[in-house]
Amino acid sequence: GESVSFIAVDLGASSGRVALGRLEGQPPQQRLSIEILHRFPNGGVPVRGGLYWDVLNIWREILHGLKLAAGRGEVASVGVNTWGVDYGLVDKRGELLGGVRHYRDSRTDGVLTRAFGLMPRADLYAHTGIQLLPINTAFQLLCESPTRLESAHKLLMTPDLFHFWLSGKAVCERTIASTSQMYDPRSREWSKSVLDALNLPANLLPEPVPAGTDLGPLTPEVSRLTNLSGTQVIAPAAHDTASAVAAVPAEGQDWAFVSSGTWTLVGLEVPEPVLTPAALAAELTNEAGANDQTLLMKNGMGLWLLQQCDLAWKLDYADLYAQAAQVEAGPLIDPEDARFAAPGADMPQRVQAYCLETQQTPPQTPAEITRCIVESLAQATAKALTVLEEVSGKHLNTVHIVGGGSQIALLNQRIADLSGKTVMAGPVEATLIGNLLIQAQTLGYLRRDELRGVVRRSETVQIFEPAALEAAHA
Ligand code: LFR
Repeated sequence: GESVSFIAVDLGASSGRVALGRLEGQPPQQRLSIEILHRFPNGGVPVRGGLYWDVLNIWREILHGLKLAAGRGEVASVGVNTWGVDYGLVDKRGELLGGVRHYRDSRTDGVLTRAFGLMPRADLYAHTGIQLLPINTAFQLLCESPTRLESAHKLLMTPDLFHFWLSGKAVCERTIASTSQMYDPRSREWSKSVLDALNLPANLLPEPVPAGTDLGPLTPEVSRLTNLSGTQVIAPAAHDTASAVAAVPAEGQDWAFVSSGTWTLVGLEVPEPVLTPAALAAELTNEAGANDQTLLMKNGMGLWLLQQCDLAWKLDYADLYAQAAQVEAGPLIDPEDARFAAPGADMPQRVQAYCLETQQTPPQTPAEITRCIVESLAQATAKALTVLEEVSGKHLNTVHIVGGGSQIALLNQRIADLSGKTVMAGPVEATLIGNLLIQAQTLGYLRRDELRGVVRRSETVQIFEPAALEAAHA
């Protein structure tokens, strides 16, 4: 039958993927099939005390993935999504100026004190509506080298940088702009108040454009390098979290989502930002979602803890989770404790030190440490759900978990048990799917109210009922 293809590039902190999506069938019964054509590792590169992303290597891997896609036939469009907050600077001729820093670079340690001296915390929150994390773009810019800023012509957030290299167009897509702490979610423009107070280079910021903006064709050079022709570049919801939420297979109104990867993002889709004192006190974030939605969320630690442990262990994940499920829950850590933020293979020791300092018996084996981490993440997620219910006044029945972490049955089950809500797990590839769906919508193949239906028809979810409820029903 008729079908149309799109390419999604999903860059995560630990890996990148290039996938081909095929939308098939007639509306309103369309389905999306995805095929991951290329996977490659990603991560921070330490240089002289700094931590950087290897954007040139990422670019080479993207070109490689596009070339593989070209071998499969015609492709309507391509879009890129990445983690939030990081950026590159380019000069007047479009040349990249120096490296692209990783948000875990330690130069922002302690920057919040300086920032709050320029604009009080409550005001920063009132203008931007996002959690005040030192990694946010505004605070990274306070630590920028003045020479670099002077030579810069444009600041491009990471997905925008790749869209610039693909299409030649320099824009800032709104969902990624909203992670910067320089964007006002009500006016949907850059916040003049924040830029002025922090003395940030407003002249470097491109106009914010909506998720689903057609940036025109691939440059002739990229076409030649990849053998793709007739392919448009479309800015999807360029923040990975926003793409993932666009692909949550939910129905009705009483659901929350958990985007579970290196980070854990627990949230609700709401029509307008929530900037109340209660939201500030709870440190909730209002980021931009696809289709003008607001994502009211708690941003927190995720599988990063296990990814770093794995640097030391190098074990099979499936075995490890199976063994961890046999261990009794015991000691707990606070996943947000600052000691866990930095990269390093000493993560198991950091977990043990935390337990010792808090008078708990430290976990010893990889299975015990994994159990401790999973339990701690499940508790943090359940707590975030309670806070979201309190702040929004909404009663939630279902929690949709998407992303890599949705494959961890133990984590899903513990979130169900601790929250008392039904967990629906999957799809694992929500970010790629959301990226593809927004492209399809932009080119007129889908209506905005059809996106979630396509995911429900195309993907399966796994259901986890809370243990207490199961007992009550028995
Ligand atoms: C997840 C994510 C989070 C953001 C963090 C840092 O990949 O995009 O939403 O808080 O990375 O940018």
